[in-house]
Amino acid sequence: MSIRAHFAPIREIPKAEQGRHVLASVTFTTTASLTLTEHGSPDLAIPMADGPAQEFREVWTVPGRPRWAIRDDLAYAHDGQYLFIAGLLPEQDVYTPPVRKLYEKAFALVNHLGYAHIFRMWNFVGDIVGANAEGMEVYQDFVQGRAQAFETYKGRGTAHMPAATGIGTRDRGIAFSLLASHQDVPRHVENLKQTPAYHYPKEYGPKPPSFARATILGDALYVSGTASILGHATVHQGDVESQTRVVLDNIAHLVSRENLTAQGIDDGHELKDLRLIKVYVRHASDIPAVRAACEEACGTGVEVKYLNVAVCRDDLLVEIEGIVP
Ligand code: 3EB
Repeated sequence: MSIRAHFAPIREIPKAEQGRHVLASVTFTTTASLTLTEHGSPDLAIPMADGPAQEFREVWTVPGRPRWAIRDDLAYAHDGQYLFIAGLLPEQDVYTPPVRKLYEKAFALVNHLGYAHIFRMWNFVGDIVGANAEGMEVYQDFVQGRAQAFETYKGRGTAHMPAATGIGTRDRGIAFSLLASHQDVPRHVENLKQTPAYHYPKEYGPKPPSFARATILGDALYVSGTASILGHATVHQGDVESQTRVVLDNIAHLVSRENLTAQGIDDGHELKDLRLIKVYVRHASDIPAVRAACEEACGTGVEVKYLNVAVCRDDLLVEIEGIVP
């Protein structure tokens, strides 16, 4: 009995199975908003769908009855064991200071409400490979603000950085959601084939990204957004099929017994164990090829959502995330 997610159509009010409650939801749609639904739970809407056929909602449910609130640019929900926070930042000339401020506000709320462990974050960055008003790449501008906020959250260490997704949207401005636990202690996991993101060299930007490759909480393993990166370098530039295979290989290795036992975790999984898979594809015309590769690797019995958005490096054509429940 812990936190779970499912995909649902956006036309229905988020609902939970018998004996469970809706904590919050994230709607992949055409415009951004942060609201409470008519039943009271927070909903973060992100402009990531190119039309009605791509729209869906990710609904998070919990065993306890949640309390919900929204104020200014943050909304949150918590049931005593799990906390969801979402934030929305409109377009800015420069993102570092306002991102730092918004993320610090979220971390202060995490601490104030008594949820010690952030275990998953999603960062939705509009115009992600575009330039800010000073010519800096929007993603690097965002990463710097987030890194400054993380430095104030439990000190400068990397041990508390959770699994995350950093991904483009179809608009401007930045949004995020995070999940934290009160009692369950997460284990953050790296992929021995990839440089830890928080150790990326300075050639990519003034601050490295603040996230782990995966986080284990309870029985579930949360796989971060994963791209065609080996070490810290993009591989197979311009070749979407090869990039997709590297992404799937990266995830397969990340969740494998070999990678987990090397980090002291007595467990092991396969790609076919993944659920709640989201595939972010840079070019719409690449979706059929990416879909074919994903179906071959993950099987056709699992629902996979495809979204047409930019990834955080100009040369990355695909990013994939999922959860092993
Ligand atoms: C990468 O591995 C690809 O900045 O939060 C993946 C997951 C990526 C999370 C983030 C970025 C982020 O560097 C991009």
